[in-house]
Amino acid sequence: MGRPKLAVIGAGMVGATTAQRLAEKQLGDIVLTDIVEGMPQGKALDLMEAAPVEGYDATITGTDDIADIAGADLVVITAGLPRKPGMSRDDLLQKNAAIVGGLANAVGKHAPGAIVIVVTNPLDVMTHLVYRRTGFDSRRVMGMAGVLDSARFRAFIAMELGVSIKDVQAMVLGGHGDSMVPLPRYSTVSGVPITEMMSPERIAALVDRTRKGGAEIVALLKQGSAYYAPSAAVACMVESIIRDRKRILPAAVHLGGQYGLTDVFAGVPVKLGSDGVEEIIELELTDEELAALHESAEQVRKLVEKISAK
Ligand code: TXD
Repeated sequence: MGRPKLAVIGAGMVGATTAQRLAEKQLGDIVLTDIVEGMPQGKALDLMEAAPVEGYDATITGTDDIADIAGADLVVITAGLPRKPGMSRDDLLQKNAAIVGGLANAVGKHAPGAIVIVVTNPLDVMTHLVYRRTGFDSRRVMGMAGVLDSARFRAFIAMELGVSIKDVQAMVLGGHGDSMVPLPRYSTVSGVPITEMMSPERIAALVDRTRKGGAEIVALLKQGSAYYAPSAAVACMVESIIRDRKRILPAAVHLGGQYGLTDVFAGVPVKLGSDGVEEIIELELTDEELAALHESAEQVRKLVEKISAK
């Protein structure tokens, strides 16, 4: 029995950092691929040379040939273009849809048994595209956003209250972006809901900061976007799947009637294990929260129609 084969497509900031985290957690052998010649090979070699110091047993291979993902057990898709000045969200949507759509075909061909985690933005739309193009069972296709958004909310709660991050749990549902739905009622410090520990105004401020969490980092970095927390979130999902941990984590998954939503991807809590999305957890939501989740899903649906029209 060999080690699991993990493919990371796109060796940019999120992809390369994800490869590093997967290697350090010794979750399997890693194939890192990109279209830029030499770059994935260089980063993979660099990671191999870190192994003796860090002490991880993992083989990391860099390649420009997508066929090298052959037989992967798990694929992470981070490939895409960043938004450039003057480029509309629509332009970016169509460009990334072309890239991710092509990669989904390749995954279906070369790694037909894989579980796929999509990272490229716009997240929920790209995940739906991968689901359609690969034709994979919905349990094997998911998008990473909720773990990151919840982590940001958790960090802000811990910073605000001056408590250990270990005791802070949080739940953020919905789409990745302005329409995300943080759930303060389900966010706790050692089991105590934050609604009992903070004023509604402070909670609203932290919710707002969470919604704009990605933009806050972009504004500080001046170029590029976040990658430490995003790659940590991906590695957390991969670990739950590869080690069959069955953790309950929020992820963008295909809904089939849950929360009153059908054939759309939205961020909800799921159980992640060796079969992928093993269960979708239906939380009791207030009318307001449910409306926000539906609004978020509607926005995703519209964008999916836009790329389907092309
Ligand atoms: O929460 C989330 N889901 C996210 C999403 C959090 C952080 C970043 N998020 C999105 O991930 C971001 O908006 C981008 O769409 C992706 C990747 O972000 P990253 O910061 O890693 O972008 P980079 O550094 O530009 O890397 C993208 C790489 C780059 O090296 C390209 O050459 C490569 O993708 N690329 C390709 N690789 C393989 N195959 C093809 N076709 C291809 N096209 C571009």
